Amino acid sequence: MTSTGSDAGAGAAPDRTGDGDFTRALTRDSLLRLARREIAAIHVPGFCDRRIAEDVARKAVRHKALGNYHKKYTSTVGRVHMPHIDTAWNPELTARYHDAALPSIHEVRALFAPYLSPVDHVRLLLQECWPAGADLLRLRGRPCFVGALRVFHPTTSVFPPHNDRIEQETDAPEIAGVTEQLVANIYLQVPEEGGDLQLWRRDPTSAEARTILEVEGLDPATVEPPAHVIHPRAGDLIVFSSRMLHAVTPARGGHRVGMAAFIACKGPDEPLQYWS
Ligand SMILES: O=C(O)CCC(=O)C(=O)O
Ligand SMILES: [Fe+2]
Repeated sequence: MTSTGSDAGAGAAPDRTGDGDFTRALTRDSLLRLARREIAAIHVPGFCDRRIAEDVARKAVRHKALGNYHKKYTSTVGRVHMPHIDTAWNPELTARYHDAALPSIHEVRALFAPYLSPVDHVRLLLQECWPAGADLLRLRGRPCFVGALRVFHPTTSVFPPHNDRIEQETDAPEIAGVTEQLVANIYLQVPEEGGDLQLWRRDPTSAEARTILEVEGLDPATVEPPAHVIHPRAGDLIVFSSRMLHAVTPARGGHRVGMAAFIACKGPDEPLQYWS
């Protein structure tokens, strides 16, 4: 088992740190349960072939489109192609993001050719499993990118406790009615030590939310211990609520490379929408 839990505090529900907090397959039932917050995560070990994953991770680390996130703390993390958060409410950056979206999707797909890219595999499963299907997110009618590769450099890269909400990045009409935001991460390369994913089972308080907006993350010393700490392995898929607090600890001894797709949920009767 790759997941370990630790109790987040007194008064926790009886089995919230047990294996009952995870499911091991991306199915209709597990997605519905995750969207209702009945489980902490869907963790599918070996979702994609490890050798193919590590091969693409090596390409990502020396990719010509590898740049850093633009914000204060997350700028320690590299990413291949522009993610939506870097549009920063700026019309020119927003236009650049949408112009690059489809070519970037095709380029990421080509990195995996002749194999299916794991993010495309996730897209297909979401389309097949969710009651109302799933689509690429469009904002003001323009397609979004999906499939950002994130490169955490050894020792220096960290995601402090934070959450991710699309409403904080855009007021496009398409995001009206979002009730939950998930994130699917596919791990392509993870060093033996560090690079753990920490999950809390709660949204930030309003004071924490303000700090996250200001400085991109919380000082871990100000937050209780996480409910779950997962050391992912290359090839694993983990889906969890990005609206709840989560963090990534520094990787030791090598790069940590993942692929991420956010997923907006408006209830079972509306299609899921995904983007990076
Ligand atoms: O790389 C990870 O394990 C999760 C990173 C993260 O903050 C996210 O996907 O929103
Ligand atoms: Fe995040």
